[in-house]
Amino acid sequence: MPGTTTLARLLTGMAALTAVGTLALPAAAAPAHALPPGVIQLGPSEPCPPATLCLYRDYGRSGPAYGIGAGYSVDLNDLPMPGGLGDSSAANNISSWVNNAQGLAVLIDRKSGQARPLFPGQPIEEPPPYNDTVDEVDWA
Ligand SMILES: [Ca+2]
Repeated sequence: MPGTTTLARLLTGMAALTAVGTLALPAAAAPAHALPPGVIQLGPSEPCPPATLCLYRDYGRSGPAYGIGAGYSVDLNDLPMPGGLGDSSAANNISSWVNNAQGLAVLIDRKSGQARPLFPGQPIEEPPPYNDTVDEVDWA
């Protein structure tokens, strides 16, 4: 049956392609400290780019910093940030924010359950009760 032979050849070819794809995978492995989608690392005290929500470890938009693209929900535990008074990540470490995105960002403290809005164009220097408390960024 010629039809069956052709199908068998096709399947054999597909199997070979799959095997090649599998072998290629280790070379494409992700870097050890891959950031979550939508996140960029900023240089210390780097100004906040457009269309981005920026978070800084220290007051006055200084110290280690990250930018989050509008609409990306991010767990700050996934952003390494050494040298702070809080955790070794951006969670419970952020003192200064700038929302240069068009969207309404929400700053969430999981421990207290508190969620505060950060309006488009709005900067914040955290008042003492809220300093180093945010764990998560979401968007309204
Ligand atoms: Ca801080």
